[in-house]
Amino acid sequence: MENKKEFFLECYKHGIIKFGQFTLKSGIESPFYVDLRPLASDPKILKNLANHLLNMLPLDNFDLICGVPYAALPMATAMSLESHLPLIIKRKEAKQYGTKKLIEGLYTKGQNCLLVEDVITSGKSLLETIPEIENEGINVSDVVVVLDRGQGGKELLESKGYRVHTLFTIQEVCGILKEEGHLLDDEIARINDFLAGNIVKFEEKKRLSYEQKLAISDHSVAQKILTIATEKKSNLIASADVLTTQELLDLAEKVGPHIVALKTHIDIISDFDMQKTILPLQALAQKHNFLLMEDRKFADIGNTQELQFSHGVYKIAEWADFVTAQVIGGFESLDCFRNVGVVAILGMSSKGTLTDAHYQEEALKIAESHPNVFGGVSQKKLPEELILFTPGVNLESKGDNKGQQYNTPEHVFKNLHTDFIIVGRGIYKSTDVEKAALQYKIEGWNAYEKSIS
Ligand code: BMP
Repeated sequence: MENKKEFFLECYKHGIIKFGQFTLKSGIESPFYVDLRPLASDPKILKNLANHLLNMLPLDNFDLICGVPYAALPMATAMSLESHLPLIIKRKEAKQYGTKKLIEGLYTKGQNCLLVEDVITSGKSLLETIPEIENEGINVSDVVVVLDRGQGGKELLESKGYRVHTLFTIQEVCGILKEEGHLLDDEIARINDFLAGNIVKFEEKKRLSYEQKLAISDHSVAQKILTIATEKKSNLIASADVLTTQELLDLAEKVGPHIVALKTHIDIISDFDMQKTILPLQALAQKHNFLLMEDRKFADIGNTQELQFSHGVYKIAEWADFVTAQVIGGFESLDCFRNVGVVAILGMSSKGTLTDAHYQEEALKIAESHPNVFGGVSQKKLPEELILFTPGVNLESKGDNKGQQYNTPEHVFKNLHTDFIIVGRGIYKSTDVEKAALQYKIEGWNAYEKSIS
């Protein structure tokens, strides 16, 4: 079983906790919102969750297990299957006919029941549920909870003599999300303020629009791509990870009208030829008004990169409008990319990437200060002077079996303030490539407009 932090990050991908401004049932404005129900739809996560919860306490003392309806029902069921503790079901309301039972299942008076709850807030709902179980002659001493919202519920139950075992606290998950760059200091400060019982003020910093970015951009490629975005009402970059010149040109022709740039991995084209591949590609780029982005991810010393950039078979310097480069070789390694724009690889979308918070901080210093760099590839927010390119975008899939991890356009524009989405298989693997490109273009543009409104 993965450790708690890794497990939480897996759960987080299912959108179980959102940050922003939410009006709770009580009318109070909260800076975060928790909903663990989506976890029940992922069998692997549900099984792991059951085991994490079961591992929190010795089980010898329990004869039964019961989830507080409804969110904890699948959790208690999974825990029952993993531990062989028999499940009983607590109804929300007693049946109006027949047995009028409130508790369903097989049990006898005097048995000890482990209670399962998804989220504990004030603790009031647990204090209503527990007596209903106890009234049936079943003992309740312990409650396992997936997430403690840190609003006094645990303490209230403990003051009544119940033991509460929580898998995660809100403070703990905020710490994890900060470490991973998903939460900024001011968001954490707001959450702490809220948890201290204060009324929080929401002054969300607005992201910059393309026009505003254009006004502050001095790199010519940044200006070009931002201009194309506003002209075509598109923030879509199609990743052309295809293997032949014919496929590349077919794709470029079909997606051309909908994209701001076509991203290539030119070294995977088996029949590459400057005349037959690049000249027609450039003609299509001109016809449909898009840029050519070569995703070479240079990662060497400056001298070698210079050779790789200008020489060899591909002669990238002759045709690419902009390239991607790692910054692992240091500031000066990027000097060779004159006349093109550089998008620095700051963080990667794949599982287990080594681009952790420290790496990204250091990489960002280079990206922000190097005149050839106008943007970054990242899964985190970037300073607004840089243009953020986000790959790992797919409307239908959460990932592949090779470590790729996907988000939706809505997520990346709202939460990361992405400027351009990069979509590969979501488009080129589609049965109708043009329709798919149009769909991503519309979804991306709507998500962008929502994020600036
Ligand atoms: P797809 O949407 O099919 O997963 O393709 C994503 C594309 O973006 C690939 O070409 C990949 O090389 C690139 N990419 C990525 O997926 N994650 C990163 O962090 C950086 C990338 O350049």
